[in-house]
Amino acid sequence: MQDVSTLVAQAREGRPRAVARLISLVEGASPQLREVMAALAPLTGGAYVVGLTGSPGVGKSTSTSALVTAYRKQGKRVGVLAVDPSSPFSGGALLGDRVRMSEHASDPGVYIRSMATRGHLGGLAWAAPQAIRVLDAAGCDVILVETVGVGQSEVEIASQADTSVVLLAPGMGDGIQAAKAGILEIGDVYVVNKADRDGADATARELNHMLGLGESRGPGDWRPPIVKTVAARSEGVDEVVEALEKHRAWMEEHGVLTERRRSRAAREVETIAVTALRERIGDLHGDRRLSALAERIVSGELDPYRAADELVAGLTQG
Ligand SMILES: Nc1nc2c(ncn2[C@@H]2O[C@H](COP(=O)(O)OP(=O)(O)OP(=O)(O)O)[C@@H](O)[C@H]2O)c(=O)[nH]1
Ligand SMILES: [Mg+2]
Repeated sequence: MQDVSTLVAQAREGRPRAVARLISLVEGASPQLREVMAALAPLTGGAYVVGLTGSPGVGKSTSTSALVTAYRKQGKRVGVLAVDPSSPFSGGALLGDRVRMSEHASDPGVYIRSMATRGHLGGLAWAAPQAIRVLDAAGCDVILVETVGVGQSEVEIASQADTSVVLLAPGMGDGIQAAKAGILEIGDVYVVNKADRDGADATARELNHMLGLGESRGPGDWRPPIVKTVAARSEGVDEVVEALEKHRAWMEEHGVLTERRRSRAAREVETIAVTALRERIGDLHGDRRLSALAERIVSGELDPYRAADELVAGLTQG
């Protein structure tokens, strides 16, 4: 097995196999995970992370692919992470993405990675940020993270991106779904894709109306733009790039980028710490300390809250 510093050096040089290997190491929670993360830390912070979310089939992968082309024209190195929170297997639903991304497969300036997170330790919250760090350290200027919109996952992904793009398409009852799923709160940029179909204008209008409801924005606040696209023909994609650049500039101007990255890092630490604690508690089943506490609860000597405090204190003291 190659040592971590060699892999990191090779990844910095842009060798795709080294990048892939590093992602596998972090994804598989390998024993070398800590060493990898320590080596990557000083190399991160350069990438702009864009999350794309929306209902199945709305055109996320097609849009991602078109965005890759647009950023490659600017000479930027691009990472793509396709996250499927509903599947425990890489492949499956993501297979189609590989087809849609195939035009970039031989481009050394593009890394594409699929990731299934169901059943993963801590799921999306745990796995995706580590993979993003690898791509960041490998010198990607832009990282596009595609997540299928299933319930909580889009909110999670939004919390991991610098900028969140929410995609909708006409005629899918998307407007109402959007409101239900709470994605109206997470979009920094909204895209109405499949604008070649009837109803795109109505969807954009409805969205605009809903975004305006309950609006209490001040003069310097960000108002999420709505961009209409036909991703399959790359129409409107330059406008999306433009909207992303504007949002990034706005965030930098208002200190929002740093603020978002800080809270992202804080959540990351929290997730790792909770996972570690949970593992230790898991180890406790059948442990003498836990059964002793349980006995004292049953006998009325102790309440469960104080027992839990004692347990946590005992765990964290090692
Ligand atoms: N008419 C039309 N079809 C489109 C457009 N963009 C994408 N499609 C088609 O919509 C289908 C789904 O596109 P994808 O890009 O795979 O959508 P997705 O959101 O990534 O799908 P999942 O990853 O399965 O959730 C494909 O058949 C695309 O060719 C568009 O602008 N217009
Ligand atoms: Mg897709």
